[in-house]
Amino acid sequence: MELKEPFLWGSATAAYQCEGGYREDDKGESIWDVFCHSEKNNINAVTGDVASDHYHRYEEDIRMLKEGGQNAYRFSLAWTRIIPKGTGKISQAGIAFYKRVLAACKKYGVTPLVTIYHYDLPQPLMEIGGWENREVAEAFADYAQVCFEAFGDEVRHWVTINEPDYDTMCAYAVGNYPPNVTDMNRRAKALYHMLLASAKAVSRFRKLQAKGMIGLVHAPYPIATLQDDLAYREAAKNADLFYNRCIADPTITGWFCDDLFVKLKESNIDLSFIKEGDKQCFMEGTVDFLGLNVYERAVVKPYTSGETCLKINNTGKSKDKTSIIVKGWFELDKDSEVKRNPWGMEVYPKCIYDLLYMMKERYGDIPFIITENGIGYYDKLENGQVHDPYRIEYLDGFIDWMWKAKEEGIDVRGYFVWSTMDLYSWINGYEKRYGLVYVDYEDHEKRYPKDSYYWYQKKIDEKEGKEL
Ligand code: BGP
Repeated sequence: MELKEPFLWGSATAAYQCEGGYREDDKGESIWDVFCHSEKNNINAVTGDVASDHYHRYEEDIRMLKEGGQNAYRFSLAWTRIIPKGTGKISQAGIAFYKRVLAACKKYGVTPLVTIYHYDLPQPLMEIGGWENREVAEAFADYAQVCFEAFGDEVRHWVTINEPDYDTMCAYAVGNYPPNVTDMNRRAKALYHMLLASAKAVSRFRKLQAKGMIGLVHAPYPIATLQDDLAYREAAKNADLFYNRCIADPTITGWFCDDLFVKLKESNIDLSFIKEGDKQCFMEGTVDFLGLNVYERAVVKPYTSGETCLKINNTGKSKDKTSIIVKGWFELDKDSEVKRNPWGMEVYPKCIYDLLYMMKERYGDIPFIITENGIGYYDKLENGQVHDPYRIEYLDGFIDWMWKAKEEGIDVRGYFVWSTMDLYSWINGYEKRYGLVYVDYEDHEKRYPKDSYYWYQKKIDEKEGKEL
């Protein structure tokens, strides 16, 4: 990518969270379709069957994005629309849908940033073991190749996989995402295969000599401690391996660091899923840029006792606290000085600056794109307006700190608010809203730009040095 290209100022969505149209055209079932319709979906029991109805209203959503001063849209492709059963027959209707979305981006002068996979594995692949089955990595590479061939003319910014870390943590350690498992051995295997899948997809991209740049989206955490002694420093190092290095090292440098293997062996993680030739595959599949989803810090303390146990607040109620104990590694701490949203998420904007510096010091000059940043709240619609000063305050701080890092020389190429409009929040349902645009879920035709939507437009102008 040319350095001269305009900075990407946009917002983001993901297919399952916004499209709806869940059985439209040839679409097959994903693990989220099945999970949301099952008894296991018992915390905020809603589905993405209709969601924000983006499947029918994408043009309006992209138009509103552009009218709000944004020049880029990050969205994901549903594997089950393009290859309904995960492998085999390709759906022309699915391809045609995303061609229409890309045509709308073109019409409004919006740069698309396309995520190939954002949590929604085709159900038939779960039936053969999901990401624990190595064959799924190859199936993903085949699917990615179909995407490069179908959309390669229109797309210059590709993402293989969204958040392999957070996805597998929820799916195999917290147990709140499908397949609802709590087993660190199974988590390690699924995560490894996901990273391998991403590397294989990048290799296909290179072989096809596809245009543009390809990356992976990671959700790293700047690690903080409330005390500074040997034990706390050790906990911080372990949390860094757990949240950050296990993804960014193989993705950027082509292999995992020795310290990670030491900790995994100490925890009796069975590493027999690593096969001969894999390292080569990782080395050939390193990325052009790293996408960073930045929401908050991880404040950690030394591990004390008890079994590994990870819980996430999915209700927004104070009784459901997020608590994380990783046996022998670290525990989650709490900084009571810092403001939080009802789900317990920290509002600490400087963390984006600290994170960018940490990544730059570790990995050198790789470009970064902030692929998600935002805050969920119970927004209220009153007389056609949504006043969301808390969101403005949060985004304002993060954008200022991100921009400062950029001006100091860190290669940040874009920034995307999560999310373009209100959409389904995994497990949290529809009450936790992130959008710049309010969606009336009773009448999808009604979409109302929030105060933050207008504010974002001004903020972009301010950063671009335009007259206000
Ligand atoms: C990221 C995901 C998004 C989005 C966001 C907010 O991890 O990539 O898909 O949902 O988090 O999370 P939540 O909806 O759980 O609050």
